Amino acid sequence: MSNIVDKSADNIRILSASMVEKAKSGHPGGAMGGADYINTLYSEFLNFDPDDLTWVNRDRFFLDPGHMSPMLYSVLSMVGSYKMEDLKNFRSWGSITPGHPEIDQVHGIENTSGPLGQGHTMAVGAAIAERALAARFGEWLSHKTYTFISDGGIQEEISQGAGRIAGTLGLSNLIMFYDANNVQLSTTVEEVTIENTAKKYESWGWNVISINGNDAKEIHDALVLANKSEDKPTLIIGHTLMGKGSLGPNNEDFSNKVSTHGQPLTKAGASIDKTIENLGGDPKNPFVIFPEVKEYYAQMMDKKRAYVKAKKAEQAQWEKANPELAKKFHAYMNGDIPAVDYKSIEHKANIATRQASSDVLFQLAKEVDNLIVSSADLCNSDKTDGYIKGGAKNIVKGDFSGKFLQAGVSELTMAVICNGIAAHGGFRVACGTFFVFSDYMKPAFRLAALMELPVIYIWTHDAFRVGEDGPTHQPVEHEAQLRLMEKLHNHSGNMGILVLRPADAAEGTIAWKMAMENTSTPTALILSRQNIKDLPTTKCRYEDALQCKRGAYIVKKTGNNPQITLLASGSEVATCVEAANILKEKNNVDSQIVSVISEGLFREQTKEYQANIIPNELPKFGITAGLSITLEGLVGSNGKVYGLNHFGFSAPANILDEKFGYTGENIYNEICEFLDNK
Ligand SMILES: Cc1ncc(C[n+]2csc(CCOP(=O)(O)OP(=O)(O)O)c2C)c(N)n1
Repeated sequence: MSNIVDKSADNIRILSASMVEKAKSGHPGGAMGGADYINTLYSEFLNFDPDDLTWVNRDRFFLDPGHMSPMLYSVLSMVGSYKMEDLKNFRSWGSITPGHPEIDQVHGIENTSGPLGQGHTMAVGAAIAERALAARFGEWLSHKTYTFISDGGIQEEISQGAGRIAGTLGLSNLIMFYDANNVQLSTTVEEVTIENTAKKYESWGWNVISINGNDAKEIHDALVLANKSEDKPTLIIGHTLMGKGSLGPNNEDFSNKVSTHGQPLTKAGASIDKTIENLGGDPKNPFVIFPEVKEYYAQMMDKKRAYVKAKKAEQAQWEKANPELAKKFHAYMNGDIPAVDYKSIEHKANIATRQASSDVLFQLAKEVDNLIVSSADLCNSDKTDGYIKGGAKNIVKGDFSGKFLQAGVSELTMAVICNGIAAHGGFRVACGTFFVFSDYMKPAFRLAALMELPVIYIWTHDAFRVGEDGPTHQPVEHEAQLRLMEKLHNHSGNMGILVLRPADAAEGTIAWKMAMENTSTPTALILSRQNIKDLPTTKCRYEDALQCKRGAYIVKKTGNNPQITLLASGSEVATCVEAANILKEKNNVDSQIVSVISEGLFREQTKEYQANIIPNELPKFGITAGLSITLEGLVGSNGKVYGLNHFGFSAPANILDEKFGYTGENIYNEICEFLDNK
């Protein structure tokens, strides 16, 4: 390969090592080893518009090992999206170069990365989104999705799900480079695994190419080959040298050392000056793009401009010939959803909220083509199969015109794929499983919250009333955990995630409406397995339930002079109604019953509104099938919460209701005791 290609890679090595050195923290070794690949990819292969990195038809690049951020920022400085000043400010307050990359598509960062394994799985989602768009609008918009994985990502369990799904779907548009440098954070790779990675991916249906990942010609040839794949994703295993080019104080080779993984080279015992000199730079002035590299990249960017121009012309021609489809395409890319008449969605009386969700999905399947729904092998239990019954076809190898993704049993993979679909753009996305298994998805929805991606989670079987399946399947602490995430604000200052636990079918419809309308954060829907009595109404339950938009509202007052506020979410609201009716009947005490579908949203309302719904002067009694702490913040120190503060047990749901005291009669007794002790 030409000298300029190697020189550019050396330039990336110098910049990466210098950034870490200046920041006094970071990961130089991996970045230096991966520099050759990233250089060839960005200069020769990755198609993007250098003047607009958000161009919709760009190839996507998803980094998995976020700790290699210096490598990405360095190559993007050659592309022109970062200045030397940005690299000098690496890891510092207010910089656009945080320690691990945070989604910033304007600057060419497609995804937040850092938790190993998630980046390449998001790439699988992006590749699915691209194929699904091409199936709807044509191959003119096709592009590749590249991803870069390291030993850590290969070892993370999620790679099993990502590899399986990409292979099963035959995602030939997905090209993954594995930076196999045999070094990880605390050990070498061979100390922790004897697996044959090539065979593993081959068995999942991937093409596998093994190369010297520091050899520009081998990288080039592998990428050419990968780009020709017609029905399989490609894994390029690049054997690289950790800390390539680094030297010790006596000019000794300092590559291939665990010590250069996660600290400045000097802290590892290497010499930064000798290293920079060895790579052709000036140790006194390391933050420089060599003039010849600048020139080389300028030429390559011009080639990309020509490519983009041709692609845009092709798009313009297509739009002219297909004006209606073109309108739809732009709506998809804007994230617009067709107007849905939620009010017209019919439910049978007294159904489970998972069934209400299914009824909504049935309708959405008919009216919305840009919503992809997935389930981790539970679609007939979490009732996402309502979407299939409404007409959604499965997405399968060779036919991406469908909009249901059967993810198999892989909750984390599924949720991270959804992040990738959302990050790609073009589709809204939702995924379902049992609420108890949301535990498996936490790393994904934490990143969705951080990235501000509007992924929707459909979590059913929301409490101990799962019944005979027993404590393994009965979520108790889960709502409390999620409500914490409502309190965690994102960088835009909004609730990290909107958590909605509807109390009956009407609230279920409104919850879906709110989820679809929430384009700025993820939304969780927590739904019951068991039937719930519809809440009382004087006019129209749908209209009443619209008040869910304020997080909490008064469902009913049992008289004009309430002496107590009863509050709950989900199925416990109906239990409150029962108890309140007994209280009225037996004691002639009026109460007001409040449904708190989202505490986070409620707390964002005006103080007046909050005081009107949960007045300070009235005693407050909460009931939750989860931990008491779920509602303790709302009832305050003088209030009381009836909660479940232990694991559940295996028995029929109605027996558990009796044993745990979740009956109208028992709650009535608890309320009386609470009022007596006031
Ligand atoms: C899920 C997760 N677990 C642990 C870490 C901490 N960590 C960061 S890098 C790393 C080892 C990475 O080794 P490798 O992927 O080979 O990167 P390289 O040493 O080549 O830079 C670990 C354990 C992490 N970032 N994410």
